[in-house]
Amino acid sequence: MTAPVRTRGSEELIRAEEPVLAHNYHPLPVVVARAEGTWVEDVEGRRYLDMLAGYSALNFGHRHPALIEAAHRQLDRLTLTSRAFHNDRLAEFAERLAALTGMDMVLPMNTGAEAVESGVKVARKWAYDVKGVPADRATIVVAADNFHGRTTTIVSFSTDETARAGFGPFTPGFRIVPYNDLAALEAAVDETTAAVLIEPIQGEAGVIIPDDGYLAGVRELTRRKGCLFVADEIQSGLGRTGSTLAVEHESVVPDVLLLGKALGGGIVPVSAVVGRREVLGVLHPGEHGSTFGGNPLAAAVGTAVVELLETGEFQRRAVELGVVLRDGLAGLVGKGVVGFRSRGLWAGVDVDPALGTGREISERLMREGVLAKDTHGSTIRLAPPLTITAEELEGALGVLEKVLR
Ligand code: IF1
Repeated sequence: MTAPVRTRGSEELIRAEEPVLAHNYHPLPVVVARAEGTWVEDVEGRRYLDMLAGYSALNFGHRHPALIEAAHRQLDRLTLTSRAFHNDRLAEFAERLAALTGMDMVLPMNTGAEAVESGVKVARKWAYDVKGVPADRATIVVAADNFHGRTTTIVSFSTDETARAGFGPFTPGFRIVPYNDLAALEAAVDETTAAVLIEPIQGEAGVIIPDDGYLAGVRELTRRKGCLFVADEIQSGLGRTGSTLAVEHESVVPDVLLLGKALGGGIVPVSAVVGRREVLGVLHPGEHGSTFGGNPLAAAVGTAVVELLETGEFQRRAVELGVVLRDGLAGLVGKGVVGFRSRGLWAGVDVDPALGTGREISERLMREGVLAKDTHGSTIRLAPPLTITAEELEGALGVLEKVLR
């Protein structure tokens, strides 16, 4: 006797979560049940334009046909072996991802935080094995207001008290300097430094774009001082800013790239540390690993994602529609928007606090059929799927103008 299917509505589902689901989020009161492209639909059938795209994990829209097809095909063949054995999908994924990013080697992982943690470990091991830093003395320099994930080591170098409080003791070996400040970076990097780890554009901080020349300055400084430049492109990468990687905006090639989010096509968690052979070559059998890292389903979806990016179509869309986004936001300055930062299809919009908090604005947008998320204070982050049409984007900007009136 199978229990009768209970089609609980949105409100009932939200109430049902309360006693049983950890309260580590405060979601908007919308319960998504299905989605396609740039649109999601709640349990009652109401449709919303998704201007968050899973924090930039859905760059190709919800359920992109090519990605779903690759997943279905692999689901019917093989999903997991662990890396105790080879599988027939991983070589092509590593080859295609290395070629797309202009790097030599790939370390496949699952979540962004795992890629960051793996990047920290590889940079430290490179410092000991290649640079000759004395054991356990390696330092890594990071930027204030960074966001690199939620593990205890990663929050050890966060400057966000909400992300740190109550999770100590913390991992030593990190130095924090102001973002977009080459002089401060120069002072912090010394002979113990394994790497400088930064986001080319700071996402959670509110889409903070550094001055032109900053990334090139980091590249020159790290090369001159003999440490690694590790770029966290987990949110900024894979087409979001109008190029495959955000660092391309200054024609900069880091030593190591951290990728995640959209690399899994919004279907499975896929992340990777991608870098020069001299760096990733420090890893030997048994020194690092992961049950799911490089699994055949992830590799099949990741390869399909790389194929989409090889066309250049999504990068072009982010450039072209990024102009629509920028011009649309410029038209709202003085009409409730006090300032904004944007590159490609990614924007941090500072709303006049007198009009409400970011949360309140997000709730008004939701009631008008647009899903977006606040970051800090009264800043709204806009990061739609790169598949969005100009009409959809202009519609979303119209709704933003309406809720700010
Ligand atoms: C949350 C936002 C936060 C990231 C960068 C690594 C990671 C992230 C640049 C870790 C993850 C996510 C985490 C999620 C909300 C979202 C986020 F910036 F994207 F909005 F929190 F800051 N590097 N960002 O942005 O990747 O382990 O999550 O796969 O934790 O609330 P992850």
